Amino acid sequence: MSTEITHGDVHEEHHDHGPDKGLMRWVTTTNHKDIGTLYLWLAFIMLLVGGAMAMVIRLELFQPGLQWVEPQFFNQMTTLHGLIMVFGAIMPAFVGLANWLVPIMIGAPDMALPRMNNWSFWILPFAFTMLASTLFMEGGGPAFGWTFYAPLSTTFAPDSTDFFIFAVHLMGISSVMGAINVIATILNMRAPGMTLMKMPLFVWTWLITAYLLIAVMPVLAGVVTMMLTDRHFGTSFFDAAGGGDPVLFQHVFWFFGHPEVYIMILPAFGIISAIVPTFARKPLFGYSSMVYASASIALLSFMVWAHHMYTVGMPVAGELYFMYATILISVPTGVKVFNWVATMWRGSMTFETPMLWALGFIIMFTIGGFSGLMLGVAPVDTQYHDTYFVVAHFHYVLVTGALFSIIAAFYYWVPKWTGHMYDERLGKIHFWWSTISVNLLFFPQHFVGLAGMPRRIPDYSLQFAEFNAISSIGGFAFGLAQVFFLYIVIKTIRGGVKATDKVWEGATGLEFEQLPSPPPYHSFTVAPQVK
Ligand code: CU1
Repeated sequence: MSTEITHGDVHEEHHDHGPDKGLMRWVTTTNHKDIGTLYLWLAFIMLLVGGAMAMVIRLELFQPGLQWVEPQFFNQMTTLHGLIMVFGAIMPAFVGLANWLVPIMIGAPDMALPRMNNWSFWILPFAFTMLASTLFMEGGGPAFGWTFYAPLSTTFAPDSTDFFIFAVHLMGISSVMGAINVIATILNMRAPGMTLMKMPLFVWTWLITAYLLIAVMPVLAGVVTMMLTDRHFGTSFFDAAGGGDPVLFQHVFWFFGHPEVYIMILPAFGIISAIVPTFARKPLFGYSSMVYASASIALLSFMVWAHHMYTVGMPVAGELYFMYATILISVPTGVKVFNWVATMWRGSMTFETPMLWALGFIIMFTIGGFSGLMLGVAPVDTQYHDTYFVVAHFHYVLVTGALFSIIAAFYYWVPKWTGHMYDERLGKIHFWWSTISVNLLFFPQHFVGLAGMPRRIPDYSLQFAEFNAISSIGGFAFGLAQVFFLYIVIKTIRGGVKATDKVWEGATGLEFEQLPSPPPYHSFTVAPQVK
């Protein structure tokens, strides 16, 4: 027995107590939909801020030679671009989607810990303001890359690094509280009949992601605290002169960092597993194998961290272990891609905007997966290490992977959030504009990387000029496409065609009865709301 979610204006729908209106309503809200909206807006603003920094990087790299910015400022841009996109854009966007969708998908009235939910969000604007303010401090902001390797981030770092450390602590606290909330909600607040193996995959992938967050955010907190005590309290964890080892930093950082990349992709797998069945009009192929594949990926993600460190001088046995463990991850990942393709096989497919973004995800995330496989091979990574090939790889995974899934989720669920349909024509323009430009942006970076162009350097050899010019043109076009997206978002919120109860049946222009397959189980059909 199931019912449809009622949708409509969130302002009328929420049941908060108290007289709060206007701004105070958003500051004091404990409503999961309000908090989801806050997270999504923060993520979008951070996407534009981090994107502006990427534009500075692409502007400087448009031509060889130093043209626009000082090398030190260039390094601050690469550092803050990475930190803001990872911690400010992708992660908060997924938390926002969890807030909006998890309670609805499992039939819960709200998140389990609504006041903590409010606090989880409101820490973040302060954390990012502090992080961005380091740019204006004496000595400049952090310029040591988003991975902030010691001793560059300890012995040789500016004073503003202490504010960077504090900001990272705040983000970590926010993430851990958000993860506790997701786990408490999913394990305690499912409607009767919503067993674990009936949960939509977005709920499953977020449950697993939440455990990853709780496991690794304290490791991140640990590594920045070790930096702090090295900087101010006389320890020498990362200082060889005091008996420490800078390579220890890399081990601790990547023990956090590798699971972190799965934190940024598992919820995406959940989104794609919701969208593909809807537009293929078939149930998801291999539901339980999807659950087990997600859990395997999460487990393996703790055992592969040193594939980021093949060039530090590990024993060959260590390199071999990390290489084979890394390659093993492509098995459960392959299961997922296989299942999405099998879901579409002989489906009655249509290609509305959310499906276009989901298909873009499957194809281009797989490109990022293959280049990741190449990087996982120890003897050849020695050649690719710290080149633009790595930059190309993780941007395919994080932009055409994580970001594309978030945009797909927006187009898929925004009718339920606002009661309005987005403009289908504009959505399709947004997709093709983004897809063409993002490939102009990142595909040539494979070539310059293989030819030896190093990352994080504001200048380069003349031989890389053409591919860098193409990459920059793609970058400016992709940046502009996301400003266009902002216009689509605002237009959708402010009006547009009223969404029907069964959005994606109406939008296809087909009567559902004419379709060859039963409606997808894991889409909008949810357990009854607890009143
Ligand atoms: Cu990794």
